[in-house]
Amino acid sequence: MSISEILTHVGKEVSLRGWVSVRRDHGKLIFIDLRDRSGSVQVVFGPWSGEELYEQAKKLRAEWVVSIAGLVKERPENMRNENSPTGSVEIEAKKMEILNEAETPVFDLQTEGYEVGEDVRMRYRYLDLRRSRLQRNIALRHRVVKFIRDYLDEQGFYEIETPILTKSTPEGARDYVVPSRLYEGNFYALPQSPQQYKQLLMAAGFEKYFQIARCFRDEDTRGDRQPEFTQLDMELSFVAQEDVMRLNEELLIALVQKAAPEKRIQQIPFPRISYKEAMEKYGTDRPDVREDKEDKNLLAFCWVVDFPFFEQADNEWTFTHNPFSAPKPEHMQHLMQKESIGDILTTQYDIVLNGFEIGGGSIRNHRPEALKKVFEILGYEEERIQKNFGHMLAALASGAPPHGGIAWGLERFVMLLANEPNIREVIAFPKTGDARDLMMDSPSELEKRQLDELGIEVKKEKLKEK
Ligand code: AMO
Repeated sequence: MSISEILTHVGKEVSLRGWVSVRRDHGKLIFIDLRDRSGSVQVVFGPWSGEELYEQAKKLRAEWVVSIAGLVKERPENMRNENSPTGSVEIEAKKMEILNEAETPVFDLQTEGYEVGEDVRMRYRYLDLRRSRLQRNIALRHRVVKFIRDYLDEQGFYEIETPILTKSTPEGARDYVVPSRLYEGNFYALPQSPQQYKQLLMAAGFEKYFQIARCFRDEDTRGDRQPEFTQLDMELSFVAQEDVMRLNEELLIALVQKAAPEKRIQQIPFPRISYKEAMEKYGTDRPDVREDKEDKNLLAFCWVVDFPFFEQADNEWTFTHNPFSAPKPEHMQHLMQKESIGDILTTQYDIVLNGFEIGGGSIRNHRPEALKKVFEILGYEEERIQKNFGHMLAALASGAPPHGGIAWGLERFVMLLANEPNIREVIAFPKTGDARDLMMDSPSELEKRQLDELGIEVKKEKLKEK
């Protein structure tokens, strides 16, 4: 039985398993707070427990794992703890088995944990995760993902996995690369997003795809950025910008109502702001449009649209968002003629929540000649286009349907629902601010044998620097 269920068992014997949070000795009585995933309850050892059990209880320390059988008793009116959901009852212990002892925890688990240094929290993450705050966050994340899966299934989507060992893609960040043993000197890249695969799934005729997709980007870590993160990624065939935006808006509203009913959405339908207006009025393309920034339960969504497709840097054109996007239909002509390049607007739509970009997507160029024009404007030579994107052009030329999609940064969304300041609070095993896993001690050097097998030699200077 779990602790959350005991209130319906007053007057009955129950058997509980969990961790000792704290022990308090009061002469003839010993109290412990017993904790499991569902909550915490006070257990009392006293005359009814017998000598042997009482002596055993004296030995208990924080984080020991025990199995306890006892009687659920209503507490006297003046002894109730209003701050605990189980504060109206306690367990009179009759039997106990110590399932495991524990070394003294390196930090207090009864607090929220913000006061503990990042290094030590991450090194002992399995302990850190025992805090009720983190247990709640991980449970919330589970409910969010479960809701999304059920909702999209109802709408006829297939959940399809795409490869993790893949090829460098132009999302804009650096790739994480994986050396190939069979093809010495060649490398896979980990996906920055499933962008190309999901478009290929549209070419393959699946029409409605989604994935809770792991993405990898070798960029500097920030509060809302991790080297490894999760997207709700989706793509649909035969849709226009409006269809994708409407579906996502409906999903977000239903999800908030279900997973975080205490939250209030400021404005429905979500306001739409053009990139130009956002920059002029707020000085950023992810405006925080909350009317009350003190309100913890206020969610102010907005869409940002009408981004320029290209921008100029050092006399060369680069894309602002996604090279696979289509221009707005009225600007297709400009793209095909490669004229007024700076004025071409894309079908890109970003979804912003309380000043965080929680997602973005677009309608894609489904005709190969249009995609090719994008690469030409970016200054890619024919050979480079074919080498890097030949497969995309061929797939589009095979009868690809019109399609478009979006990806949400799942952790950013859950972070905001949980009122957390950093996405690592909603990731079970995040990397530190300097991109390390201190618990596993990663990244780490390889043994010479492994390097030899991969045909890799680490530059001597690099090793000396260490
Ligand atoms: P984009 O690169 O905008 O689009 O990513 C989509 C969303 O993912 C989140 N995000 C991140 N979250 C945590 N850590 C990171 N390092 C990180 N980088 C991005 C953001 C962002 O809005 N393939 C396109 C989507 C599409 O067009 O369908 C893409 O990946 O919330």
